Amino acid sequence: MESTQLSFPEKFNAAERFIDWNVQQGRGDKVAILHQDDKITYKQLLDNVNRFGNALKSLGLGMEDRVLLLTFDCPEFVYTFFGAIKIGAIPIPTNTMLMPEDYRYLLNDSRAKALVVSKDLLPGVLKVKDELMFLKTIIVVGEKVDNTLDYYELLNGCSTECETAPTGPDDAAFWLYSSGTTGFPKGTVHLQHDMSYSAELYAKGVLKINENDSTYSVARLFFAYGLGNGMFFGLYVGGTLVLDPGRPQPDHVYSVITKYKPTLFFGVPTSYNAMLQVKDAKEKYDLSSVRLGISAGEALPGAVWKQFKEMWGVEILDGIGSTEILHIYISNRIGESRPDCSGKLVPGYEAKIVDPDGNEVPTGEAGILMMKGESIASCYWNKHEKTKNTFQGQWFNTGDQYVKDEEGYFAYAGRGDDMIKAGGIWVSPVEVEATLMLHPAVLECGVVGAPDDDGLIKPKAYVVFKEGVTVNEELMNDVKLFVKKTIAPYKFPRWIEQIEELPKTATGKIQRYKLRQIAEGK
Ligand code: 3UK
Repeated sequence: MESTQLSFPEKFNAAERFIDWNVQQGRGDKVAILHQDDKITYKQLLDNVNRFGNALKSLGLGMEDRVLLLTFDCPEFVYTFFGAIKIGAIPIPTNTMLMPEDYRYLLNDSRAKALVVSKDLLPGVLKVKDELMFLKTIIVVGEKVDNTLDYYELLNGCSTECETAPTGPDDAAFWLYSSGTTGFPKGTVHLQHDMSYSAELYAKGVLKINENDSTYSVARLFFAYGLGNGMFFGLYVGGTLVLDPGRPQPDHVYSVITKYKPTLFFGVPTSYNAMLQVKDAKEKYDLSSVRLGISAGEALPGAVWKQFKEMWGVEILDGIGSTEILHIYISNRIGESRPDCSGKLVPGYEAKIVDPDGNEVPTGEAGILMMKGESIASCYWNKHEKTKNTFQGQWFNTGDQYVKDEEGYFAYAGRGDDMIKAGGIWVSPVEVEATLMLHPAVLECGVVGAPDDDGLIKPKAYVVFKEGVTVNEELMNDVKLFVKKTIAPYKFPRWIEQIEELPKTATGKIQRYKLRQIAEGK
């Protein structure tokens, strides 16, 4: 089967398709976004997108200029994202849980000229402000701060009419940064047509999304998963987006669903599991609006799938997606979910499972999953070698091991590299190890993913301590805390185990697969 081709006019701009189109379809007065007590209509959304596009122009930005977006989930995220795209500029949604050093890297690597930042996240950026080589303007959402621009003051001076840049379907539209085992995150360059493909093939094709749906995603908008779930899927069909800036703790997630009544609920395995642990949830909360739950980011344990269905009568569809492919390309189908399985190919994509030489393996055998499809990013920005290794002509190397059965179901069989997916978010073992090495008691260490009691993977460190160090619980806690304070807190090792010697290759490289076997009790 060939990859599905949608037809696009020679001039195509994603902001026109996802924003203007809704007003043209007569949805001007319909609620596009529910956010706290605000209801934003499609007409208001269009006006603000246009205002923001004009605001960027007034600051001297234009086609291909990058705009880093560092906000919590809020309407301004949507205005900024599509306002930038409308004038041909490139928005870069960014993880809000990182450290100042990470923001220095992202701002310098992307050469973003403007930054839109939630007021609570501004101090982290200001810490590295003197080291930013290209950033010219900081626009703050939520507060007026010296030497920066206030988001709404800027918007209020701008017209609600904005000319669309002469982009085509193959122009870059937005970037998303993705972490790898070694080195810094890579800017994944997505094109104007990519969101249409993901929305058409997966959201319409598999989820049957339509204008009566409202979406709510635990995964934040800055992840590719959240960007589709929480924003562009709903806009593609004229539905309603529930945007919530709060931390997605299970009780909070339940109350958002109870209050805003979304029909499609998107979580990650860790969040579904946490929701199951809430006491008296059935008495306190109402999930009757939810017609479907969706899970991705890491494999969904069958037990979580079963318990959620028993408790709420809601089916969770597990599917695998990636930042590079933009969204889900293998998924279960409504009413036909198979637990402990990623499901079948999403029509419009093609898959092959190969051995290390690139030859297809027989059905039933594990190999590396390669994907073909039209939503795949064009390259990694400024990373030629990594681009060549990953984007291989028509085929994209997912880095995942999969087994396909006779019926076409794909079962996840682990990563082909040492990357850890915890709570649906990448953690590089190399970064955690390098941080542990900065602790005065640590001589050597290796970090791998290990399953917790619920079968969910979390980082675990095996540490060789220096001679003379007293190894006790206090030290272990101190080491954990040290990591938590030094790098983004979600990366800290949940367990630390002392080990006499690390398994190594002849050339002295840590054999993490051996540590994984120890962690899995093999
Ligand atoms: C892993 C899964 C088993 C797998 C994502 C949906 O997770 C997303 O993107 P990332 O770039 O990570 C991609 C990697 O995560 N993975 C994702 N889903 C599953 N493993 N079962 C799953 N269901 O290693 C994959 O290569 O952070 C998910 C939509 C958009 C996304 N970007």
